[in-house]
Amino acid sequence: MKIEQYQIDQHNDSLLSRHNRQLLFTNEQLGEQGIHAQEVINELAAFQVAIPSWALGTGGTRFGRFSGGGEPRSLEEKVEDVGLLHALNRSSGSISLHIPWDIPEQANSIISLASSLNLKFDAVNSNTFQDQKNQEQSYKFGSLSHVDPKVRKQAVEHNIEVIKYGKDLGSKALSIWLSDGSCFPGQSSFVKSFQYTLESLQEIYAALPDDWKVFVEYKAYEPNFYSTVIQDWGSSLLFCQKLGPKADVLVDLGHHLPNANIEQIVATLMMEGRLAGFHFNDSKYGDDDLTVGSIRPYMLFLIFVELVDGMKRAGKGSDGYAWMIDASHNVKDPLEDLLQSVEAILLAYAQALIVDRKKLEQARNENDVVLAQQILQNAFRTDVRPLVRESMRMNGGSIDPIGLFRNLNVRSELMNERGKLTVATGL
Ligand SMILES: [Mn+2]
Repeated sequence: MKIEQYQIDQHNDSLLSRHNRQLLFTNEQLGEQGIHAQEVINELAAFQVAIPSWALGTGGTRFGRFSGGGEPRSLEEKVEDVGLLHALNRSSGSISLHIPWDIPEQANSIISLASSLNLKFDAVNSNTFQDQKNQEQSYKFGSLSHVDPKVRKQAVEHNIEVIKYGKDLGSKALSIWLSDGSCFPGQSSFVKSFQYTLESLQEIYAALPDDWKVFVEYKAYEPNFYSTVIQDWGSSLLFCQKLGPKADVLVDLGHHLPNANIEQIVATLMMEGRLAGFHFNDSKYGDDDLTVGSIRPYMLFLIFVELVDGMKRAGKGSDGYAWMIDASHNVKDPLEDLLQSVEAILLAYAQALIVDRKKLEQARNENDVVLAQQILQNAFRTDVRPLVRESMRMNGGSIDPIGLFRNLNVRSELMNERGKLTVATGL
């Protein structure tokens, strides 16, 4: 299924007068504060969030999975699904592949399909947290950190193979999330695990093309419940510093211990120039992988306040970082959920862009705690939805992506095309 431009335009026309009234009000409101709404809209229009190939099917938990029907059966259909999202919001212009769940057998035809939908290939993700069929060595007790050099070698070679797939597609980064660790005290040596991992990562680093990066993602716990080799941003940064300038830290919002101050982590990584980018999701308890902004939108906003600051300091645009959604949802239509997540990201970005930074700086210098809080919350409590809608409309997308998705009966069309019992690969 493909969404045609005239369908988007027709739907927008029906909503346009209401949208214009709301936009005018927001523009005036911001204008009174000396903010040019159009500049904010332009920044929003330039912001692109990658969609991972594993988020297009209904997610599950270890207790079960309830597939929704019409899920993509192949990599081609996954690319088509991201094409639908991008047609609607014009902010999801790339796809991030997971190897081996989505191996591009014929790179050229996948590339031409993607470019016909205005999509690019984002970072490629390796997987040494599961054993694959016919795999010689098992990752049960680790991969890059394993005590047996044969297992480490196999895991290193897998990562190098993933780089090769990425090269064929025009990706520019390898993303590594290492689940290695231990479940019980005494099971492994912290120091040896670190050193083996470093040696393995160094071999992978040496295989990176010149214009590539490697993203080192951390996670506090799960699947290991006593220790994780790359458990936090400090460990990740330490690996990156030892590896070299092509290695940067990837922050996944769900990978922290409860109540961690993620915005402070972001500020520190950006200060050091070592933030690779983000995996967005939201959570209530652990790595819940819920829709972005569904539980803690204020935290997301505070993170974006630091991101905007960091980008300004570095003189970089939003295209200088890798933004991706990393979520898996059990009860929603995955495409609608992704539309909600992208919208939540853009809303937080818009709110962060309208923070009065001069006043904030002054309030900080005068230790005016009340005013500092008020400045942030004024921005957070401004209704920026008209700005986000306008940024999508400006790029040719829909003012109301989920409304149009439902209007066009996209899911039932996909079920007609693909069948009701299809299950996408992934978790
Ligand atoms: Mn992640």
